[in-house]
Amino acid sequence: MSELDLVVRRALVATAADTFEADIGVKEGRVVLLGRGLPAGLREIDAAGRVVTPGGVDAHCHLDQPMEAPARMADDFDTGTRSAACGGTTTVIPFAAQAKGQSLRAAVADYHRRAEGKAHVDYAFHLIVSDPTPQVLHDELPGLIREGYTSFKIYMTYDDLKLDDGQMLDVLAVARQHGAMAMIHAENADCIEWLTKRLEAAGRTAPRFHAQARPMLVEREATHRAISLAELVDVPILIVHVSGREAVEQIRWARAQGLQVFAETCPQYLFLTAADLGIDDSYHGARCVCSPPPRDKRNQQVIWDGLNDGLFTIFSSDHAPFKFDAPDGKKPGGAEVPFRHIPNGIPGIETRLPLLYSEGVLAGRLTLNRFVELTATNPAKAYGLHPRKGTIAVGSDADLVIWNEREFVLDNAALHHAVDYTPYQGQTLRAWPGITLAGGEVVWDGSFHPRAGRGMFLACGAPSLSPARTRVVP
Ligand code: DUC
Ligand code: ZN
Ligand code: ZN
Repeated sequence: MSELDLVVRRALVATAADTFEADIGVKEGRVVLLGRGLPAGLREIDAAGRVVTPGGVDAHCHLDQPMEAPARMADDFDTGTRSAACGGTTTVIPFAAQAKGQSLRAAVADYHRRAEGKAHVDYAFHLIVSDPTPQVLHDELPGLIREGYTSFKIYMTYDDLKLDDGQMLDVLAVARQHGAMAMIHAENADCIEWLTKRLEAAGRTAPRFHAQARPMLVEREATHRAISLAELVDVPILIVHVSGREAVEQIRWARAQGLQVFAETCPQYLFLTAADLGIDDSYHGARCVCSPPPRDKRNQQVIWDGLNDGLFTIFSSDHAPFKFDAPDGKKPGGAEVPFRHIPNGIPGIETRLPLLYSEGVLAGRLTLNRFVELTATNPAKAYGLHPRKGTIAVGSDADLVIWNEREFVLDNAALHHAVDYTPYQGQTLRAWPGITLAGGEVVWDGSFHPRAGRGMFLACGAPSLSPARTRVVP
């Protein structure tokens, strides 16, 4: 073999299965050798016993997704993937969202235009199916799955996106027939609307009432219904952004029946509570308005337990970037508005891995291997990108994170998204990526090294997750 382009020396390599010391040899963007005492490369990085994990795969993030005016996402594929890279994520999977009345193919074409030439790390697309017409079900969706769009999100809430049960069954049947992964946003829309109207009638419209309009019951009911619909169709599903005990119990129940129900959770359910939406009527809490809303400390522990025992398959950011102090962000038209009108979502693409590494791995709540599985390997498997993505192995892309373990206080000014706040402002972290490599190129080493267009579109294959299993904890 001709000379290696890069050797990362003396790395403590962590995969979902093992941790071992090795040199990592890279050529033409891929890992080509793993072992001790590799020959010199054109470039050398001495990792000197530092932990090296696969680049993160953020399988749930929203970038430049078209919104109803005046809302606008602050991050496009340039700033969003910049932020991802600086936080150790080297593959992102945002959503090509079908508007009602729009063809799914038109939504995909539009989303390609938004991404083209802008991304600093590789990307794939999930679809959002909001209008499952016969044309979409019988022609567009099967064709798109064949072409590498092998996952789609189904919403049970939000007027412009939600499907009714019959539509969900139709879409799930397509997933079954064509081997796609269906991701479900499980909240009961009618319950939310009923509660919202009652809160509004009582003058309770401050951001904190967002959490009261979406109690765990509405998530529990929808989670159970989604599981039942999937059971009827006999198809695996993945419940996204699970927030707490009641939805977790439904998923545990489904697993006990042998149903293939996978689950995702996100940093906001570990590090925020409903109190972050406000304890009085101030508008500050609009920053943390997301759906489902964060719960309480006890529910945070339920989420930690599920991350540890295998209940959760994937840990994503659900990065949904809206500025706080901007008329196209959390203050639509420049005003402090009733919670119903606050764009839902919080930024988190850059902080996802450091938060979980700090409070999971270094705080002794999660093993390093489980961290890798949740943040890289399983998302790559669920969406048909493994083993090219999500692991460190001969033949995989040289997407690597070399970790620095040191304590510091998080400040939004140090982040690289285009959002004017982080919900985690002031949190003490114990680690941050020292170096992020994407396809063997340094994208982050304390400074960001931009190359818009470095990131390429990835066509996804079939999901390859092993059957859903929860470890029995004695
Ligand atoms: N909820 C979603 O379902 N998507 C984006 C952000 C949010 O809060
Ligand atoms: Zn959602
Ligand atoms: Zn989302």
